Amino acid sequence: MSRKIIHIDCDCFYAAVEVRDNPKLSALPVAVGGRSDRRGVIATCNYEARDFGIHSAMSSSRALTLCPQLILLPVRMDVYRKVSQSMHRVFKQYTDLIEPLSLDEAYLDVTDCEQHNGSATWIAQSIRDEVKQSLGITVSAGIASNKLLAKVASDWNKPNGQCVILPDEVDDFMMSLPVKKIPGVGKVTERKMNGLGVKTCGDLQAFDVHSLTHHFGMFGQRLYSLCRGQDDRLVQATRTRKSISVETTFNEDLTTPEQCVTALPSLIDKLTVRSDKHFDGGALDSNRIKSMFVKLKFSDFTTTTIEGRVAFPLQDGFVELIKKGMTRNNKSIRLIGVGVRLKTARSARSRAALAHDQLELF
Ligand code: DCP
Ligand code: MG
Repeated sequence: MSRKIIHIDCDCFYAAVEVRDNPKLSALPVAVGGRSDRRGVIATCNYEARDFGIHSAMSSSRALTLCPQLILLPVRMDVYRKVSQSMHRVFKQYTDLIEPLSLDEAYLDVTDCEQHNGSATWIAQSIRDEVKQSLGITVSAGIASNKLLAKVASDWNKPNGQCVILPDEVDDFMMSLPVKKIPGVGKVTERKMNGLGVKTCGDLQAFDVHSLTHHFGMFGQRLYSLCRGQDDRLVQATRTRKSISVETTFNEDLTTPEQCVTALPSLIDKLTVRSDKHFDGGALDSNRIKSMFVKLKFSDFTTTTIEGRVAFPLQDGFVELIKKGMTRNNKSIRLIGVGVRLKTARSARSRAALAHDQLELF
């Protein structure tokens, strides 16, 4: 099945945070970096400063020569780190599958995300709106079926833009894409490619794996896929998932525990499908889950979550929790969510080790 990947990249990140915190600077050329009298370099600069030819890694003294009115500010790493954390909180409202590449850049796998009817384009738009509104900085996004394409796409309408590459547009898109846009193709490789008459990914597609490895060593094999827009790397979340849950809003509110019980099998089916995917087919058993919970949303829109010890079959456990939850409000029920909290790899391992020790003892 085709995946939906979003690559997010903040626009002139450090400089954007500085301008946000001092709006008088907006529309002026602003850079963040080390002082010119201390042989400092530019970390980044806003787009106004880029018009003067200033860019990251340029010496600050050269930047000031190019633009004497440049406002050069010191790096405030703590602030950027906090903004980055807040941005991740926005991402987490949509998916747990987040792979940060740096403070201002991340891949999100939203294949299983249900918001906005699962439209990755609208999810990206909504993330960008929310970041802008709550954090006061703009981010750009690329939306595509793999990491490579999403990353290339996020650069396409920068700043403050987004670009979608649909699966059936990939071939055309890659044909005309300049090779320097491939992540990993730096100035040296680009020059070498130009020497071979290669300017676009389409040109590169004429080479077979052998000649690509001959010219570009180990990278050759990967280039063969990349220039065709193929990339099967997974989005690798740094933190392991803590829970799996699903929920349903009913067309008509439920009023009795019996009605809620009738709604359970399809919810449990959905939960099982989701956990199958997560555990690659592994069962939802006591080795994997440490507790279970039910979320109820009542007709007055209040929500309650009831958590309990794991009981099998899961259906029985959820029924108990629903009954408990229904005593908390006498209103009818709009939505039921069911979920399980997962054991961390560490706690699962230490239990296994414990079991092993006991085996040896007996
Ligand atoms: N950075 C740095 N030194 C570099 C490049 C970047 O310290 N040589 C820091 C400052 C940037 C941040 O990393 O704000 C993110 O890097 P990006 O390459 O994403 O650049 P920007 O976000 O600044 O600009 P853009 O709008 O091009 O993404
Ligand atoms: Mg950036």
